[in-house]
Amino acid sequence: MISAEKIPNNVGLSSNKRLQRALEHWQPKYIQWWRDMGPQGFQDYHQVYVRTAVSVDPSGWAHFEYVKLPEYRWGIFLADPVHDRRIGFGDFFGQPVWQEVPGEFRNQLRRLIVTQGDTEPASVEQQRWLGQRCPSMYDLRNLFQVNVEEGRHLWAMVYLLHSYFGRDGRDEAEDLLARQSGNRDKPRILDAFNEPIENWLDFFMFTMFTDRDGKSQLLSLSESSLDPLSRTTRFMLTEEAHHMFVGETGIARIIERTCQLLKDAGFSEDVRKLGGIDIPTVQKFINLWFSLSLDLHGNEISTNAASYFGNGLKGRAQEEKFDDHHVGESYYELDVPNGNGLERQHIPMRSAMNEVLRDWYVGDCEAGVVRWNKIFERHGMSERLRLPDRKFNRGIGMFRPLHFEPSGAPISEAEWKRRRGEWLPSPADREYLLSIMSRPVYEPGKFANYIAPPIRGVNRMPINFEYVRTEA
Ligand code: BYC
Repeated sequence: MISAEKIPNNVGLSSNKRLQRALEHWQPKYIQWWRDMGPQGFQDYHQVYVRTAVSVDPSGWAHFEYVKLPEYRWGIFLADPVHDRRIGFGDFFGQPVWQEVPGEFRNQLRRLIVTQGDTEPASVEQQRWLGQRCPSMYDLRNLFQVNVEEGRHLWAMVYLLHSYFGRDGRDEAEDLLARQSGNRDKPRILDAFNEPIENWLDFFMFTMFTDRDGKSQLLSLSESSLDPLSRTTRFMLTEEAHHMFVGETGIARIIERTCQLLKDAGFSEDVRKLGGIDIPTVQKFINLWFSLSLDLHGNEISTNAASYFGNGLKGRAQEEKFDDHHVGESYYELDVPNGNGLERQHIPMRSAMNEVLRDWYVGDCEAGVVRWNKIFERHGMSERLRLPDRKFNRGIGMFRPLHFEPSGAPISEAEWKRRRGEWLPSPADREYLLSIMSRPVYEPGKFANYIAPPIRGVNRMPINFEYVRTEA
């Protein structure tokens, strides 16, 4: 049943009996999970024009074909090895990288891989109803592309668990299919992956901001001394880039359409009356998903992060850009709450590694917002979107018990409760979005009124291509 034909791979699956046996046990459960928790209503009678990775070279991971979603060929790929790769940071700097898991770091590595792995099926679960509300066939196809690739990322982590963690790894791989996003008894590990994604504004913000956390975490894991983890995550990054493209251009197309609607109405109308999405609502969803995704980087001061770095398990994004890879004696300047304000403290750099990665992440997000604002400029409009301050609406870390406006100004709990609806999506906002998305658009080349068409189609196909075919 398990074959290289069904599971494209570059890990020698056909000669690896142990991995074959483990996968033979796991794969049917995965398919069952995909049917139960994957895209609802698109499992049996639809063929989707998706990309399947069949090898790691550029031509191989851009192989397009129509497939039924449960028959997608989820593969296992590692980026090509780097000759004589050496550990790039931490206490073992300069030593050869590891091809096996060192016993003393087994638990930490397993925890990192399980946390990463848990997010992948979680996102598929979160997005499983969106096909029923899609703004176009082009977007529907992109949603499914993202979903199958998140499924493949789960396979990537399961490959590592099966290959390097024995019995424990096999148990963890089963648990990855047992936890469920938003489930009260067995939720997903990280908070943002238990949030509902019920409309397409949520989806585009998620792929813009939360997948970008995926990028920062994968960049830091791709520095790992455990070479198979490094190579696996390096290949995942190529797919992650497409997910962020979907998010960023999705929001850009909503902004574009909103500007057009406003222009047509002489800038005098409430965009909602015209069936569009108003800028304050877009801003609220930025505030929500950016703050949730900041939380995904963990506590500002973290002994876990220090030990991941010291042990060479998880580095910084683009570690080669830093001069000091040992980071034994440097400090990070952090504004820490101290009763009645913030106090600048010097934190040992290793303990501040989550914050270092968060800095990288905020910069990457900012660049995206600048690109969105260019759309307003082009339309001669003065509106601008912005990222909220990183203290705003935090659920993890030292700002969690405190309250701040999006500007970063501190406020009381009473004021927070009174005004949070100004800054975060309210039930009325969500109701409005569902009302304009209640009728899905399945006709090729047609787009919902609240979103502009993309500039080009997928894989040089026209925009009105039949990206999802329905079987008679
Ligand atoms: N929610 O020392 P700390 C992606 C817990 S996204 C709930 O700061 P650490 C994707 C933490 O577990 C990328 N709990 O934690 C995107 C710990 O618990 P215990 C996913 C949280 O370990 C879109 C405690 O707080 N990849 O790929 O330094 C679609 C102390 O925390 C949260 C990874 O995350 C939270 N947000 O840092 C699909 C990479 N944050 O031990 C996919 C692997 C912290 O006290 N994971 N806690 O019970 C890691 O590198 C780290 O585990 C974290 C947390 C950065 C997440």
